[in-house]
Amino acid sequence: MSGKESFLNKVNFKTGELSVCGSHNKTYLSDIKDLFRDKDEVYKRLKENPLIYETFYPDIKENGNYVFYGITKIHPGKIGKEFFMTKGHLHIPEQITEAYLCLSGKGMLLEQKDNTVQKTLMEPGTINYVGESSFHRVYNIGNEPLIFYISCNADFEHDYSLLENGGFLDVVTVDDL
Ligand code: PAN
Ligand code: ZN
Repeated sequence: MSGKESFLNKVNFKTGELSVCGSHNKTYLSDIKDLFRDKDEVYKRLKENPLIYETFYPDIKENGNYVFYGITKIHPGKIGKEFFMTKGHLHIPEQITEAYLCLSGKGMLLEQKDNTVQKTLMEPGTINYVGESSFHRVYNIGNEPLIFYISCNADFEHDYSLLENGGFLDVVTVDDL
């Protein structure tokens, strides 16, 4: 499968799994340990090394005429006061926008553009449109897995440079609820 031919897929709303899946990636605390603000808590939790989030993508090749999609599942949990989250990135080219449809759970989309931060709720049925030049990260603020469908143009890359340059200006913690 490359995206050239039509195909049917099915997402399991409870597990996030796709019936036709080309890549399933798991991100553990050890993979993103530097991103959480409470360093003492990170150190304590590394022994257990919880699974933070998973992604499920079909094989659709990079092609500017194609649509790309996938599923992200963020497990429930916190490191200190900060909720489990994705890394957060910008799209290259920056004009590539993206839509998130929340399937289950409760989340918060954190966006940063021009040094301004915005937080938007995600719950089953919400569709978040991530506009141009927006760094975006998602937090699971609930007690169940947060599962959402993502879709965007199939020819883009992820830019994580913000994370090496001070990170997001704000985070999502229990104090946001
Ligand atoms: C999503 C994200 C997914 C993981 O598919 O890739 O939520 O995010 P990070 O790569 O920032 O950890 C998406 O936004 N794609 O563009
Ligand atoms: Zn994205």
